Amino acid sequence: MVFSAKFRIQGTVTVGEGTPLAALKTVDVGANYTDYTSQVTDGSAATNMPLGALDTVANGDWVIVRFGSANVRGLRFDMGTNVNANAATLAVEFWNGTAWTAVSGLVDGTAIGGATLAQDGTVFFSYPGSTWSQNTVNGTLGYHIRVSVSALLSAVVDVNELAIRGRTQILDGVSRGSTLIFMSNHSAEAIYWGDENVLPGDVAQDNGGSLLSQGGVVTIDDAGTYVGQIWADVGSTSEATAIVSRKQG
Ligand SMILES: [Ca+2]
Ligand SMILES: [Ca+2]
Repeated sequence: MVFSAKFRIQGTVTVGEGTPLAALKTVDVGANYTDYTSQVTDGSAATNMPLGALDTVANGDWVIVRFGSANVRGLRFDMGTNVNANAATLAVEFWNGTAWTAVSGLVDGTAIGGATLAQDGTVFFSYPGSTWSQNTVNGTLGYHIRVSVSALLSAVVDVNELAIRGRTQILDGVSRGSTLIFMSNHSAEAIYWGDENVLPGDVAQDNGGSLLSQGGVVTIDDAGTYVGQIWADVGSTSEATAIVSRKQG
């Protein structure tokens, strides 16, 4: 076998990690927000956002999380010692330009036996796409989700840290006919290709849509025109690291 093609390593890309720009809690229908951003992004278990006795939206309680872009499809909750034990489900809504709208595909990895925020885990949802609009909350414009609960939580519930599970642009300027090689050491990850507006449907994959979970080769067919950006979504509970190479010439 002769392997003569030249591949240029594009670098190591970490897919899907980051911290939110803000975490705000209200207990009075949004009239006032308490800012817990530093407490949930400082990497310290000694500081937290208290969600004890958080009540429903109807009773005026929710949490707003702000992001710098719409490339988000999940939020990782690192819970503290005190977790929720009350039966309650978590809701996540995004701003569609007019109203808070429930995300689709919600999977609450923090739930145990019908009690949300009962353990460390990721709240995962389908990418809202271009319908996700920026709005102003507490005086600042951004991409926000509203996180709320269906029933009163336990009296003491602490969230130590919040982290983004999102999508990451891996490559730009990719043309048809390109061949790309991916390697990843996160074998348990379910990373897949796909951006509703960017990636054409005719990208060939060699392992069924979880390319970065194992590594593999992608050849983008040359039937069409310029492809441009390629993104990867994180599809599980933690980030993945990918080494991306592109064939030259
Ligand atoms: Ca903290
Ligand atoms: Ca924890």
